Amino acid sequence: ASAQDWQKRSIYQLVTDRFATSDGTSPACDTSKREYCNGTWQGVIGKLDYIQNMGFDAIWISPVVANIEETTADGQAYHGYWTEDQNSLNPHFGTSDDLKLLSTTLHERSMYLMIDVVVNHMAATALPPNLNYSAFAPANFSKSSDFHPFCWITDYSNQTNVEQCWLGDSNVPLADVDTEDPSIVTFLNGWIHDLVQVYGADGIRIDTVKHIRKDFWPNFTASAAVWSIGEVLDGDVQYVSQYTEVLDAVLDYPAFYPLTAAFGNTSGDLSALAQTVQKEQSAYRLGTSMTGSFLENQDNPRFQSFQTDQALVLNAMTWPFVQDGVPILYYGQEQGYTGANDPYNREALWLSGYEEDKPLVIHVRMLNAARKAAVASSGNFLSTQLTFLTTTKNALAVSKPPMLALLSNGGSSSNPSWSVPNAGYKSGETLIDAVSCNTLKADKQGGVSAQSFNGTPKVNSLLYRPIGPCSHSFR
Ligand code: ABC
Ligand code: CA
Repeated sequence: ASAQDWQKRSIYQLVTDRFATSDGTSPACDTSKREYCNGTWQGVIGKLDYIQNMGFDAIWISPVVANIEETTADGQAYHGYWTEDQNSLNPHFGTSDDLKLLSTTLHERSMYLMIDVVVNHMAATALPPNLNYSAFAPANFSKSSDFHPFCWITDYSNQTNVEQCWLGDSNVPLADVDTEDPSIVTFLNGWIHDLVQVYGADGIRIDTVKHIRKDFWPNFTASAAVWSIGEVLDGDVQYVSQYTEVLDAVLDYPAFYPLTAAFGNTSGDLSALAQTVQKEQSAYRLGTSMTGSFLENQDNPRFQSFQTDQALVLNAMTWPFVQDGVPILYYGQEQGYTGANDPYNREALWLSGYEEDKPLVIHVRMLNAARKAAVASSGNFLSTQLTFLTTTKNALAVSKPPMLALLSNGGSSSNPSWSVPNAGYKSGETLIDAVSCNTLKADKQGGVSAQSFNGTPKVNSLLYRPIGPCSHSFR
């Protein structure tokens, strides 16, 4: 699928080992142990209703290839990022037929599959000279000269150091693949082409993008021939913008930091989020439409590990669904999970009971519905970059016609109000607050004045034109 296809969608990110088990049972899963907990691709298939009922039409699954089997001092490879054999699947998650069935089942539901891929490194359990390169497969990776000489990444301001030294630690060194070697480049391009074809992937999430030279990526993504979104883990807009020249999209890390800071505290600064987004809009090759926006992921503490005021949570969760890029929700956020840093932010979802009537699940369903309504109601929604009509430390009015999102970080004990004179609506036009389902009228000049109380879901009054009954259901 292309960038245009993906821009209409929203993505549910899951860690396969932690999302659902094959037989639907709920084994104990102690995140602190960093061990496999038994989630599988069959398990995902069994819970697609749960994902689709929230309005998601794409999933991003954690890496699928065979990883090291050792139990290391950093735990096991349950997350999938510790590749040992690029040409085999991780048997903990199922068989090749299982993964194919996940793909075809998604497609029958008109949903997309995004696979997470790692080509920067392979994982080992010892440093050179004790590193056993012959454990790696295929043979392209079986000798030390297939990797950059060992050195730890020590200087993130030195791009050669970032690209050619190693991630990981002495428990699990991540041997840095020699992506300058033409035969390795040829292998990886063929590998991604085949992986996408064999498993019918509609998109790829690319790991550790900033750790490989930029001119590696155009041929790699052309070989994948589906939408690619890269992980450039950096908060700096200028730095990340360079990668928008060589990829279809980037994870929106530059906005992630001001987003969590803005809503993480009632004294957070919403205007800093706005400024970052405006910088991105002008720095990125195709503006902010080429981002994937998220509030949580597997590498960062969950929002509710540092802020549980539900008004702030609802506001923060709203952002990815009202901005220009593709919304991404990390599994478990909808169940109110509170895990802090890795490994605590990778809780087993089965322990939640997959309840669908919790407030945050309902909020997510509403957000997807509102975005879908906006996509459907205007040919220009996706191609028009958002503007900030009100920008203060504590309030934002985000306009992406026909959608107007009113956000605040006042928290549950505040009654925020917004006055947006030039909201761009027709005189007296009726709008629906998707959060409350209440209607509201634009004033004579098409402006909007609104207030919400006590951090109820009205705090983020998200307005959209009524194009049907106000309904949050999908199926
Ligand atoms: C394991 C344990 C951890 C333990 C760690 C040492 O080892 O589980 O508890 O602390 C996988 C696993 C992890 C595992 C690692 C290492 O492998 O999921 O559990 O940790 O063995 C990707 C994936 C990630 C994955 C890998 C490895 C890469 O999303 O899940 O981890 O395949 C760097 C990379 C980034 C990578 C991340 C983990 O490390 O660039 O691709 N993520 C700075 C640097 C970043 C750096 C980041 C974290 O620190 O610039 O490059 O990310 O180390 C902003 C700045 C940023 C700054 C951040 C922190 O602050 O602008 O530059 O990032 O303001
Ligand atoms: Ca590298």
